[in-house]
Amino acid sequence: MSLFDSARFRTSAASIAQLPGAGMPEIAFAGRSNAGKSTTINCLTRQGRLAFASKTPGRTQLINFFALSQKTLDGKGREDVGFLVDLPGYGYAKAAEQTRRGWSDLIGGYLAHRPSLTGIVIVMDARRPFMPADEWLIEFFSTRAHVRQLWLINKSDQINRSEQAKVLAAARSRAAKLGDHVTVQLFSGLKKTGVEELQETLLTWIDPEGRLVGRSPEASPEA
Ligand SMILES: Nc1nc2c(ncn2[C@@H]2O[C@H](COP(=O)(O)OP(=O)(O)O)[C@@H](O)[C@H]2O)c(=O)[nH]1
Ligand SMILES: [Mg+2]
Repeated sequence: MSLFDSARFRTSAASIAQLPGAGMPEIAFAGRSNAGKSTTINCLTRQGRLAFASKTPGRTQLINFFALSQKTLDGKGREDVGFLVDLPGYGYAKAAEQTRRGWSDLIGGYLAHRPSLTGIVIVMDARRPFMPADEWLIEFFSTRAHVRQLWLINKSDQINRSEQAKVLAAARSRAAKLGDHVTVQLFSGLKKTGVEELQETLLTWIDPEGRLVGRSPEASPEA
């Protein structure tokens, strides 16, 4: 059982004013529409439908918050320890232009000013990673090294092993030039490969000192 199993839908925000209080570490999932953000959150939390809140157009500009929690030390209640944040995808067409203009006030404002933003997972399709909108995001955070980045190369099931090795090596060498705060991995939401690696990385973001280890969501303190 991992901390991420405890994820529960908490709230949606359609404006900066609706964002929940910023007291806990947050991990945001960003990427182009259809890159697999929601599927990734579902795999990470081992909950098949958690992030498929809605596919209805018009609800796509919502930021969705999923709370992570664990038992309190006395074992009697639960306390929130972080948020997973599903961001609206950047669109297919003219994404770069849109993003340069600020993507949107909501998402741009969230990413630029959220004090509790600990890290961002940039979900990309292995067949066409590092599209202009992804690059914009990477560039945006290159001067904000306190926000960690994970470049998640998703849909790795769609390319063969040698292509996987190639795309991973290229991404790793780019990441290494940026610094320790950027990591890269292959992932497949379809085949559920890379889930443990993802959990391990994100746990170090939420819990850098390992204080939550041993207090897994179901464990009682005495156990
Ligand atoms: N082949 C393959 N398809 C995937 C993978 N992850 C997601 N998909 C599919 O890609 C589509 C978009 O996924 P979704 O999670 O809704 O993307 P989002 O728009 O970024 O939230 C869906 O049809 C998923 O089933 C993957 O790892 N491999
Ligand atoms: Mg989605």
